[in-house]
Amino acid sequence: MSKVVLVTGATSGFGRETVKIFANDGCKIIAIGRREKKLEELKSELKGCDIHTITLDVRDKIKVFKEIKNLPSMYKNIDILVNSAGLALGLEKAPDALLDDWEVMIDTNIKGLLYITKAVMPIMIERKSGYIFNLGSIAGNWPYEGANVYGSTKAFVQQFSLNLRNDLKGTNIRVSNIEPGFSKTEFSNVRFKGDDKKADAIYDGLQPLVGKDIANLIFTLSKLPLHVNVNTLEVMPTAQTWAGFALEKDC
Ligand code: NDP
Ligand code: 8X3
Repeated sequence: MSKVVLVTGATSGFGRETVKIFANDGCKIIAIGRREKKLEELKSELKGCDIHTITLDVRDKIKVFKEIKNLPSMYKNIDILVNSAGLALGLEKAPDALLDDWEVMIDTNIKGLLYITKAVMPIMIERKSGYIFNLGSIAGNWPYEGANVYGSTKAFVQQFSLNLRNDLKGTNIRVSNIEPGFSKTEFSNVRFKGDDKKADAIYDGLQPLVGKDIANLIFTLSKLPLHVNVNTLEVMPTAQTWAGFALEKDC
């Protein structure tokens, strides 16, 4: 039987490519995002595939639970959950960052991911089967200037993923935290609030990861034997390495 795959953040980037790879493998897809038009475009691009779209803001707790509860019967038994919805807003250092931006990141990257996961988990537990992929980030592992709250939300996602593994022992449910580095998606367009020139410029002159790279990894992990669980997977473009520690003299 074909698997049911729920993907948040399906309108762009990693989520969109993940939908495509699983849909083309014959899976039934639940695609979630806020931009209805993008969901419709995806659906027509994947004509002939089973795609159920839901226009949903993952921060809307009540609607999240309602939508999962009211899924059409052929999409009810979710096998794979990919929590890709998320964002960074701004790259200012903490004193200059906007409190409102911090709250949006916390509400989306942490609370939104929790709502979806909490709504989907019982379906997997009942069937003693399932795979949860969370999109963490290298920013959850390594600090860099301006990553303050964004990086902290991803550190939460990493620790939550590991704790889920523990709490779900005995259920056969697998959990992987995928931790990509520098990747060209709409991520920087969103981070720089629509300044597309600035967003494009940061990818100039090097080969970043792209949505397909991460979708391929998720797809590959999903095909591993059921007794194999990859806990965390940190992946960077070859062109990205670490900056090292900074020392400040005479301050
Ligand atoms: P994109 O901006 O291309 O995609 C983000 C997706 O999240 C969009 O589909 C967007 O859809 C959705 N989204 C954002 N806010 C909400 C919300 N409140 N409710 C529902 N959906 C929402 O970025 P990426 O694909 O790169 O990012 C996907 C995930 O990967 C994020 O969690 C990001 O933090 C993480 N990540 C990204 C990296 C990168 O460098 N690109 C590296 C490491 C991790 P819509 O606007 O339609 O709602
Ligand atoms: C996105 C990766 O390094 O731009 O999570 O923060 S990074």
